[in-house]
Amino acid sequence: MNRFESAKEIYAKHGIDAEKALADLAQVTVSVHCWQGDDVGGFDSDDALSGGIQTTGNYPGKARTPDELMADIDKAFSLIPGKVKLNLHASYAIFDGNRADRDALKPEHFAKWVEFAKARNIGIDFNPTFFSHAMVKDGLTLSSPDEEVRKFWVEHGKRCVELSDYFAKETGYPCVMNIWIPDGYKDIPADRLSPRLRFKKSLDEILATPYDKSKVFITLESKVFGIGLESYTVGSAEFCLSYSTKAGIVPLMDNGHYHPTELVSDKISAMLAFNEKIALHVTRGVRWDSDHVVLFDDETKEIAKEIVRNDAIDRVFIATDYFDASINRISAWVTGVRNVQKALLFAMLQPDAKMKELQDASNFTELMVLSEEAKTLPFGDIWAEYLNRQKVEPDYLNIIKEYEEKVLVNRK
Ligand code: RNT
Ligand code: ZN
Repeated sequence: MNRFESAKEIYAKHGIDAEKALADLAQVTVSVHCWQGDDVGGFDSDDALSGGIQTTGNYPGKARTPDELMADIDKAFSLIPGKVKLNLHASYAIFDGNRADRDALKPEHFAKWVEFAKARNIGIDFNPTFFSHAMVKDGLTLSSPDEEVRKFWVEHGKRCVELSDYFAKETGYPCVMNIWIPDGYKDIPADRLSPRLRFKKSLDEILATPYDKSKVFITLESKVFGIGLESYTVGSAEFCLSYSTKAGIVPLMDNGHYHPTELVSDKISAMLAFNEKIALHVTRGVRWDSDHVVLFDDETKEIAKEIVRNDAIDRVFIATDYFDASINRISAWVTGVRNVQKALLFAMLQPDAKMKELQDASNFTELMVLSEEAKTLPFGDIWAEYLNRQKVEPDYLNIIKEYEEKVLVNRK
């Protein structure tokens, strides 16, 4: 008997169907962020990364052009099992001499990405880019008191809704469009309400753009603070959650966007109780929203468990969001996305029914013993079988090293 068959038997003894887990995981789509490949640089301007987010490190091989980024994404996708989507930012517009500012973006500026997605039969998710641009004034965009600035960003949001509609139509896959603004203050503001009311008004204006609600899902991402914006965040958790509920859009939780003792894994069930759909940015914050590569760690597993055991795979849009410039960027992509998938598989291989029963019987002694036992079941053999069936190399490091030597080191 091979290792998978024997592992499957061990799981079966716990009433867990490993074949079903493999089949279920193969149906889950993870939206892979394009911005790991070039340190959130984008192609629409030379403006430095702003908005209170930061990449650190200068590992060689950063993608400098759309062709390089596409080649790197292809390399990463070839090493990632299962279903993926491509998560783009507006700053990744491809102009080919036909420049447009963010308030005037059109489908033609993303035609190459659509071609890329179609050729790979994948969907596109999208993000307006409210940072790294000269119209970010005093750290503010949609909440700016300067009407010209606020309007510019409202127009950007509207263009992005139209583009999301175009992506959904062209690819045939739904498009998740996520709104996140960096707006905030470094020091204590005198008026916390007005910026939030302006943000609210701006969102209302953006959402008034017609779009196909069955194909485009607009999400709103909150945040606790950004670098240089420590004292006040316009789009706080309470603001974004309240707005999403009221406007009927989808709330998005990034697990780097809370105080360090708050856990998104614990928030998921609360959100599921009130929202048909929710969205996640899976990341790893080290002491702050540092956007380290996602690991197969306790919180990632706990997040996955909350999706799986609440039967919410079809209700949660799962996207990755991290950017590490200190290691090989393709390895960062593959490692992080595989870890999200591993965590989901791990969650699908838990004795959930039995554990729920023990909780309801208030049998916390047995619950602890069983859940500890489940941690050391032969999970690795099931994951190896998944990679095998998906026809992706388990040993991706050597393939990436070869790509680094042949391609990445030549990018000076
Ligand atoms: C920033 C947010 C946001 C960005 C991306 C690039 O703190 O997490 O999602 O990381 O839009
Ligand atoms: Zn995020």
